[in-house]
Amino acid sequence: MRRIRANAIAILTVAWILGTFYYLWQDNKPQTSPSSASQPRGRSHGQKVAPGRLEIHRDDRTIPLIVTQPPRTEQQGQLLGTFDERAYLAGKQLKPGDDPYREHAFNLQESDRLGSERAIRDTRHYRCASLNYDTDLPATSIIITFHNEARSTLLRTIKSVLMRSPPSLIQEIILIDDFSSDPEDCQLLSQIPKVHCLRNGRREGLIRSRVRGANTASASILTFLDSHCEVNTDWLQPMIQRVKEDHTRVVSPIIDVISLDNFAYLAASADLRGGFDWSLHFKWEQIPIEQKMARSDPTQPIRTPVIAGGIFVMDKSWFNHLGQYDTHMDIWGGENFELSFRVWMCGGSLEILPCSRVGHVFRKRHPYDFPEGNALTYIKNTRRAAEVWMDEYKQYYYSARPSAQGKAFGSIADRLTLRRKLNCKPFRWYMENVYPELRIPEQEAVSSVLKQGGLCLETHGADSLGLAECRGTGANRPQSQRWELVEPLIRQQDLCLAITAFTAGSKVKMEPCNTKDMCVSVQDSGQPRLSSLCRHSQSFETALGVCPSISSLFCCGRRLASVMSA
Ligand code: UD2
Ligand code: MN
Repeated sequence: MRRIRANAIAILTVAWILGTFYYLWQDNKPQTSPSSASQPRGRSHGQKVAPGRLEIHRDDRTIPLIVTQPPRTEQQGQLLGTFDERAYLAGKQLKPGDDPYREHAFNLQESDRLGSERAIRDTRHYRCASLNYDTDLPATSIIITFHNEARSTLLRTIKSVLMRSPPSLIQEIILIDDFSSDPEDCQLLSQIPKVHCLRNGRREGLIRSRVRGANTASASILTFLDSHCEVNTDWLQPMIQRVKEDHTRVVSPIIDVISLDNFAYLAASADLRGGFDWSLHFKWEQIPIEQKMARSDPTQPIRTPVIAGGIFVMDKSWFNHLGQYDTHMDIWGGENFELSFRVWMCGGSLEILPCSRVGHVFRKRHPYDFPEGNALTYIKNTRRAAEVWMDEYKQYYYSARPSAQGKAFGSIADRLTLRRKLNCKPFRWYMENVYPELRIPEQEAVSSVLKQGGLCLETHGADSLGLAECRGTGANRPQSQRWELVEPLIRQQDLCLAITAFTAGSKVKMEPCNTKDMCVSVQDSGQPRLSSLCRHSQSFETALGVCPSISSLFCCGRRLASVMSA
């Protein structure tokens, strides 16, 4: 009996020990199953919000073994040089009774309370810790632009970089003070070793500020960060390694979430990539299922159609070769699409590296003003991206964002020249090869007659066509004279207009509809073409660009009919 009891106790003890180890191991292991927390949706014009489906590990309890430690105090002196951190932080503080969210759209009181450094959870997949990187990785210039950033968040960004990067990889940290109200922030922070600060003489916006930073960078690799980040363990090596192996790669970390309320550092899902809708609103989306199934190794890079925009690493000569940024974009927004389209279409690639993690405070509103208003600025910037890069697909942008039509966006001549010079692929290539998951919106069919002079185009039997007297109106119109324009098709029931050959005067006939090659468009010279050939030519755009309404169908119809009767 005693033996049985002793055995039972021994078994229970072993089970308890194993259970404890398993619990700790589980806690260390990033969860792979999606949680159900939904993605917060933010501001209407494309404002980025926290990546969805947060994986919060065990009430965010900290376990010493897996936490990124702050540096020991003797290191701090070396890190900060003559910089007087206490005086800097004390120089600007929340006054009692002030709303802690007012100035920065996050809880400033919490940020200040945290101090300039803290331990954060190592949120990588556990396998990342055993990866090795080249010992001769090139150094990088870190570029951080800011406009009226809170002192505590900006300092934490800088210190986290200095604390959690191999010193040999940090050539310098270039701050660009985008005309913040207080010039002292810039001066004081310049006292930190490796930190340089440039102050703009007027508000430029983040795009021109980053270009200014990049132009003064002395390292061969550029690393861009927002001014309210905290980088995590070994964040830099995976990114520099990928860029070193292939300088045309542009790489981003997984962007973890720093809570705007309590500044908790939360792991973002590792199953997300960057996407967008036709209004050019950025969103985090699930990796397509086939890609997910094919990913046997969770440390592998994730191809992404677009990047969020704020945190990425790029080879400096590649950045310059590709035309830096479109510096006619103002303040905030749209530059991430422009850069992403350009990188993919002009010979590079974009990826998110799961073994690199950087936390970012995602906010629900802009804490700063837009001199031209934020809606107009977003429209200007995204219109520029759409006009330069999206070819005929820009029509879907305008349908999704009708308010963009007619709004000023400046000259794009230089960017079009750049696109030509770089010999970039068409947007259709991007749609087919990089982002086939982006659905083309169903077109609303517009029904009308197609006229030439006083006569109407009509079908005779199954597939022959001719001009005849127009009969009936509206619902009384005979089916044979009723046409639907479903861009890029001109359809009657299941058949569409097509042509027999690519020469002027070739016969127009009816064929089964096929968006790839069916619709007819006519060049100004009168040369008829199948739409697949015309898609990227001016003629196709002109034909459909001026034909969205019933009256302009008339113009298409006349041209078609004239081809037919030639
Ligand atoms: C996201 C990006 C951001 C940028 C933006 C689209 C992330 C984590 N952030 O918005 O980098 O790509 O989408 O444009 O992907 N700033 C200036 N001057 C200004 C306005 C802003 O220097 O006139 C600074 C600002 O202090 C911050 C950075 O630019 O450091 C990005 O601005 P944000 O944090 O308001 O943008 P965010 O994170 O909403
Ligand atoms: Mn930001």
